Amino acid sequence: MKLAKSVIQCFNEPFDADQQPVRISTSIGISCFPVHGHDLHELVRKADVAMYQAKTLGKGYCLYDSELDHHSTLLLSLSHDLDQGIRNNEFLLHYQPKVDLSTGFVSGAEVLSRWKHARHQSMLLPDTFIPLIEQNGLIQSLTQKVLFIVAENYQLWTPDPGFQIGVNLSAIHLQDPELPNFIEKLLAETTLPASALQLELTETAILQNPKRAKIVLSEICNMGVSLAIDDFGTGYSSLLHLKHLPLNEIKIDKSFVFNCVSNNNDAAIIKAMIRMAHDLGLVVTAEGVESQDVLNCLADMGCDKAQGYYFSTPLPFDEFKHWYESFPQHSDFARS
Ligand code: G
Ligand code: G
Ligand code: MN
Repeated sequence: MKLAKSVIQCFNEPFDADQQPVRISTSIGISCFPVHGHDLHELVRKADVAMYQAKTLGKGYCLYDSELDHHSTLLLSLSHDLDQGIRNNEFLLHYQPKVDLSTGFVSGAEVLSRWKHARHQSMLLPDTFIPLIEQNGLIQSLTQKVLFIVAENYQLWTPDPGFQIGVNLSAIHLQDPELPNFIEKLLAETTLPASALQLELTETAILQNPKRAKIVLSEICNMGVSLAIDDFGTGYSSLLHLKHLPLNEIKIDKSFVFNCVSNNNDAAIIKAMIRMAHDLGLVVTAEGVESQDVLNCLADMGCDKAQGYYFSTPLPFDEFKHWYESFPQHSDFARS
């Protein structure tokens, strides 16, 4: 471990390559003879598993652990199945409603991908498969599929005017000039109105390359599609960084929302976010609303919309449609 730390230390300083200062990051995986293996091949393979874990966790170095190995074998086997999974429509969408706190109406829904893998009993969740899809260069295919299903489902029901469906994007999309073209074509060829589509991006994704992000987001915004910042508050940025972008909404991360009734700091942060967002003309949604108390607290603070298990977990489309149609469209949840 000491050795690993000092190797990492050596690479902390930039060095000269062809008179250019170069900085590289280091990840080290460690396996030990004889506990982790008796031959070179076995020891290197296990060090490799540990190295990937170090990379994923951004930890610098990591000691081999057999639990990780089980996990990485699973991920490797899933990686092989991704392409076919997308082509065979094994990826499904679950819809989670958003409620407008001033009218009490359901004003939209977020779609969340699930993978109904042919060989796995339980539905696989995005935290497992989205990083794999990104690493394998397949995120564009998945997002196109998701947008296509959203448009297809839209034909099967008639939500109220103004209803918006939120689709999550990955950082990679902001470097992808094909995305605006795909969306333009989708809107032209289906009945999905641009105003019914909202795209969600994290602050971190935008700040990776703000110039490039501005170009792609402006093109999308000009089509009439709405843009939201997801997990707001977790990305170490401020709204001031984002004010030059064509954004419509922020979604306050659930970590601030869970305890906003009992934790004064969380409540103060939410209040400040709402005030600043409103000053910039942005709509505010709170995520992770699980109780009536939290909902009341958010309504008192002037939050515009709420999403969370209190209303509903993410549901398959048919169940969501039924939920939407039977939701009391009155002012039980309204602020006044
Ligand atoms: O659905 P939860 O149900 O577990 O979603 C976890 C995370 O996965 C969320 O942060 C969400 O933004 C992300 N996610 C869900 N579906 C998609 C998707 O279709 N594309 C991308 N890029 N992210 C998604
Ligand atoms: O990062 P993003 O906002 O896209 O993630 C949405 C995630 O939050 C999904 O994993 C979804 O299942 C989860 N989620 C939605 N509502 C709630 C809630 O009320 N409580 C908790 N704990 N998670 C929620
Ligand atoms: Mn989201």
